[in-house]
Amino acid sequence: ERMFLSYEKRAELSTNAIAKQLFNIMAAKKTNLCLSVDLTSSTKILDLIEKVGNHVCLIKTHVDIIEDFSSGFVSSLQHLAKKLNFLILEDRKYADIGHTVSLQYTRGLYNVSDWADCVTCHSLPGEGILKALNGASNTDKGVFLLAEMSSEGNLITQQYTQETVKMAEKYAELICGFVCQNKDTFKNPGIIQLTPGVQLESSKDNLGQVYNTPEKVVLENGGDVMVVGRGIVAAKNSEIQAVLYKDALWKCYTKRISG
Ligand code: BMP
Repeated sequence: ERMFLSYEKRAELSTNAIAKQLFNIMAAKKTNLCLSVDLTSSTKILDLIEKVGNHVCLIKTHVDIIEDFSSGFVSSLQHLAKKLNFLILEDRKYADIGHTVSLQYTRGLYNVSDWADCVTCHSLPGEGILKALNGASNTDKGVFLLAEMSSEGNLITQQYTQETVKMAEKYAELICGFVCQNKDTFKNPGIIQLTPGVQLESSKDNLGQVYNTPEKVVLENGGDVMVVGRGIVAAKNSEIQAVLYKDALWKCYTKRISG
């Protein structure tokens, strides 16, 4: 079972280059924490990453919420990614027909395919969306496909989840993982379970988000990379809080692989 294999071992089993890199970064830095930098000012984002980048394996962005987005922001982000050894995930959640998605991915203000190591994407429109993302870039890229969501009342059914996992099978070189909540959602150990909805302080927000603890997410639900946003971003001292999450999540992982 993938749950009990080390990240090093799983890197060897990955068919996607970004998944392989991410597993190796986690093993090297001893962190399975992904920080979701959901802030609207580019300087604030870069300042935060400067402080916590050492403690994370992945930085997740929503670039369409940044009020002063520029190509300078992208270069600074890439510079930090190199310096502090993390990958970049643009959480764009593409959800349109393939043709439109290929334009959204490679053109426009954000030019996501230029700088993001990986992106998120819904399976809702069908396979064309994966074909579009697959053909769009010459460099190593990964896609995290949304198989489940953390929010209450979401319309994803078990059948939808299973068919999403099936859709991914044909795209072994493109898919780096699933955004999902459960250990039984998929089996392939070369693929990453990215699980959002993690917080120590609260169990939900007032817009439907549902939170679980590190123990629950890693030990019971099979999360490999855990996404924390407000738990760190909204803290008085983000660096201290990032270390707290990193240590708690890593402890759960080492406990998990030791049986
Ligand atoms: P927070 O920890 O502040 O609730 O942030 C969670 C982040 O993960 C948000 O950026 C959200 O867009 C994302 N996310 C989620 O919360 N649930 C999902 O099912 C999928 C997500 O990408």
